[in-house]
Amino acid sequence: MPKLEDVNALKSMASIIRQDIIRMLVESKSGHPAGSLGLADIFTALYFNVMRHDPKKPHWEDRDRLVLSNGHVCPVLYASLANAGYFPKEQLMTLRKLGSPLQGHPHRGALPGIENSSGPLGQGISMAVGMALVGKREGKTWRVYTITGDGEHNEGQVWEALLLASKYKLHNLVVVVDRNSIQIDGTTEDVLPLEPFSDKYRAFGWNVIEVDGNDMNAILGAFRSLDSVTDMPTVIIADTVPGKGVSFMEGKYGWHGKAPNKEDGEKAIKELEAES
Ligand SMILES: Cc1ncc(C[n+]2csc(CCOP(=O)(O)OP(=O)(O)O)c2C)c(N)n1
Repeated sequence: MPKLEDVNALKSMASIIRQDIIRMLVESKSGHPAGSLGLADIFTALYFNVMRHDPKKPHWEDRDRLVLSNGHVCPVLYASLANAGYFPKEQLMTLRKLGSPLQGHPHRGALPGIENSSGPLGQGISMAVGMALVGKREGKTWRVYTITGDGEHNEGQVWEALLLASKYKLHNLVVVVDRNSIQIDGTTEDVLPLEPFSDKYRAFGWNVIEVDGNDMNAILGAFRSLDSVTDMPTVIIADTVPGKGVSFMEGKYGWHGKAPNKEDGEKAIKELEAES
């Protein structure tokens, strides 16, 4: 698909995606705003600049794959796919409604562009390792990008998958960690400390990139640096602000899984429009 090359165009798209997220959650009266909003810049960079994909051919064999492991942030995935042209934008407003393909956690096969079902935390990197192993063994040039939460790293399965990816030197695998430092019921460092986080990945044999996950130029730079990596998997530890763009949500774990009401939603949209 044609890429958005201009950084300002990418920033505008990220704002549109954030506004869509707010409207979807107000309509559904449930869902997860903090992580979804914080990840909007990374999803925009991936779907509108970095990834090789074609919304008209969602099963194209040579596409890059995006595996969403922290499935609860699917509003940002749905809004990105709709804006990229995988399905009509009107469908976004059916989020979490009975019978809708846009369930509260993604369902592979329900919508074009969804590569995996998720919701139970900890499984996505394992799925991505399997895909990347096939791609590497068959000499394919596509990459697998996996989005995970930092709190999700409380799951032991994550670390098993990291070991395997390192063993097979999966250079075609990129894990993006949403290092927003919150999880469902507190800060990550209060609930189960992860630091020194990047050292742990390095010790597991990974190429580590740390980036401001809300700075479009920095995000693009991180993804572009991947071409020189040929013999190890990469993690991009993305420092993001949960609730990014909405002042009363920013940095607050209370918005991990609480939908804005109509009034909150209107305030949020005003702020996002003013910034775009
Ligand atoms: C196996 C499993 N255990 C518990 C949950 C419930 N749960 C959903 S989101 C979440 C917190 C995850 O934290 P993080 O990955 O940091 O997400 P963020 O708060 O940044 O959105 C939990 C415990 C789940 N979905 N799966």
